[in-house]
Amino acid sequence: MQKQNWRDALAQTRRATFGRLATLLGQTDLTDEYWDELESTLVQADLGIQTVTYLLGELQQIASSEGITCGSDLKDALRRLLIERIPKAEFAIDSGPPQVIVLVGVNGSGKTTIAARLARQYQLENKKVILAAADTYRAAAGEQLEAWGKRLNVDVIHGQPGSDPGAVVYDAAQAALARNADTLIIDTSGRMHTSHNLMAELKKICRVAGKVIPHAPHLTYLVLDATTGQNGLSQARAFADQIGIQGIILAKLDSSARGGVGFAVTAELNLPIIYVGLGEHLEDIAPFEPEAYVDGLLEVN
Ligand SMILES: Nc1nc2c(ncn2[C@@H]2O[C@H](COP(=O)(O)OP(=O)(O)OP(=O)(O)O)[C@@H](O)[C@H]2O)c(=O)[nH]1
Ligand SMILES: [Mg+2]
Repeated sequence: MQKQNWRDALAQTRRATFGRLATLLGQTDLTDEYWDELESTLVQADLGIQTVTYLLGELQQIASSEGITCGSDLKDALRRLLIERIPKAEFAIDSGPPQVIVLVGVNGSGKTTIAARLARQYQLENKKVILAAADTYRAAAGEQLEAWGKRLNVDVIHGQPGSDPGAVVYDAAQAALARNADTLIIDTSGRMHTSHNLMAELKKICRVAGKVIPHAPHLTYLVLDATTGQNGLSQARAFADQIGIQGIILAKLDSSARGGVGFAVTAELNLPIIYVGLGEHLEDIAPFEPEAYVDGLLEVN
């Protein structure tokens, strides 16, 4: 993705909070009040308390060891520190095809539309994709995925509304094997990360996939709504603790003023962001680029 697109996607976030940073990283003397204000600005930018404490400590040390007295000389250090804190997405998938990807997240975070957008990405890599509509709670959920499947010319395996999502996953995994699919993407229903029963259901979905396809699911991604702010951190922590996730897909970055939360989640939970969602169209997805993201936040040209 172009640098300009990252800047556009992060425009609201930048305006809301990071704008103040521009002043603090300008011609400002490093007084005690300066550090207080920098701290509160970074907290308001949703970077997460742990990260802000770390950043402040490092910046103060750099300022004193390098004799820096002006905010503008801290900008490069802040950029570098932020980029360094973002974990890299590195995982080898040692089995398959089919490779099984499960999308999880709270209600309305963007799972179904991300499933379609991911399917398209894999199609562009010449992969045969199957979609599983394991959201059987709402009748409309299966239909929503069906509609995307038709547009993409991708098979969608679904069950009756109200049926067992585990059964849908079983059928979908069998279909993925029988039809020689490269990738099976499983869309699940939205669930509160605090619901024990619904989290248990998710574990079952994963177990069923693994019974049919060895080592499945190979990747479980949490689809996080970038507009949710710091609640995203508790969501990610709960999904990571309870079902284990390999990465984050940060949806709705384009309509969020709180895009900094991606940073808190990735840095504090050591979970890589794999993709970002940048709109409601099929092409509105892009692989995460740490440097472009940080530059988009800080408005470095
Ligand atoms: N602007 C913007 N809107 C998005 C993005 N991703 C999803 N949406 C919108 O968010 C709304 C919810 O998206 P869904 O994909 O249905 O979310 P979901 O997680 O499947 O929802 P449930 O199945 O109800 O839990 C829809 O109106 C989407 O078009 C994005 O990256 N940017
Ligand atoms: Mg959905």
